[in-house]
Amino acid sequence: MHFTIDEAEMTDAKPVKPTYTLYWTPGSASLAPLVILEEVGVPYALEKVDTRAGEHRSAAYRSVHPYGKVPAMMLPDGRPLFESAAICLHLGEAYPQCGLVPESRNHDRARLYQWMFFAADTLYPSYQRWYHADQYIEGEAGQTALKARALELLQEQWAVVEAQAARREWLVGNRFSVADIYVSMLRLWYPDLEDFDRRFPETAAIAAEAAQRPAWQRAVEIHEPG
Ligand SMILES: N[C@@H](CCC(=O)N[C@@H](CS)C(=O)NCC(=O)O)C(=O)O
Repeated sequence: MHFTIDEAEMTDAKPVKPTYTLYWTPGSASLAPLVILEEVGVPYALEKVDTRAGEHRSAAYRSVHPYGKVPAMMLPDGRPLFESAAICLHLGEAYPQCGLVPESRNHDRARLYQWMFFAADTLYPSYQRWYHADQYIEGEAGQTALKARALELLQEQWAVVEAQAARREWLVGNRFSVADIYVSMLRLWYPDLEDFDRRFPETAAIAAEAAQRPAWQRAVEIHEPG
C-alpha cells in the first residue's frame, strides 16, 4: 500500500488519463464504488488496506481518510474523497452519460439522494451494531441484546426498501442507478441471505439483476475472491 502520487506521473509531459485510486478491503463498503468504477469504465488503481494489520489507522492512511475507515478514493486531481455513498454519488454524477444517476433537474435525483442516505445513514449503522456490538456496549449480555435489536431494526428498515422495490423495477425512476448498486451491496451483509430473500423478494430481485451485470461480476471477482 502506498498513499502518495508518483512524482514521475505528475511531471510526465505525456497526457495522463484520469486515474482514480480506490482504497479497499474485502467484504467492506468498497464493493459499491468498485462496481461503479467498472460500470463507468474509467481507468483506476486499487490499493488494498490491510485492516487486520491496522493499516487503516496509520498516519499515512489518515491523510486519505481522516477517520481511518475503508473505503476512500483518490480522485484524478489528487484530492481524497471518503464515505462510500458520497464516492458512489460522485462517480455517478461525474459520468452522466452512463445513466447511473438521474439528471440533476429531475425529481428522481432527489429520490436517489433519499435512498442513498437511507441506506448509508439508517441501514448501515444497524449493520455496524450487529457486526461490532462490542464497539457500542461492554459485556456479553448487553452485546447480545444490542445485536438482537440491530437485527429487528434491519428487518424494519429493509421492509421500507422492499415497499419501494415492490412498486417499480428499480429503486429510483425507471432505470438502474447507484442506489440499486448500493442496496445490493448492503443486502450481501445481511446475516442470513436466504432469510433475506424470503422476507424481501423484490429487493432480492433488484440485487439479482445487479449481479447479472458484467461490471458487478468483475468487481466481485476482485473484491470477494471465492
Ligand atoms: N460511513 C462509512 C463507514 C465506513 C466503515 O465503517 N468501514 C469499515 C469497513 S466496512 C471500516 O473501515 N472498519 C474498520 C474499523 O472501523 O476499524 C462509509 O460508508 O464509508
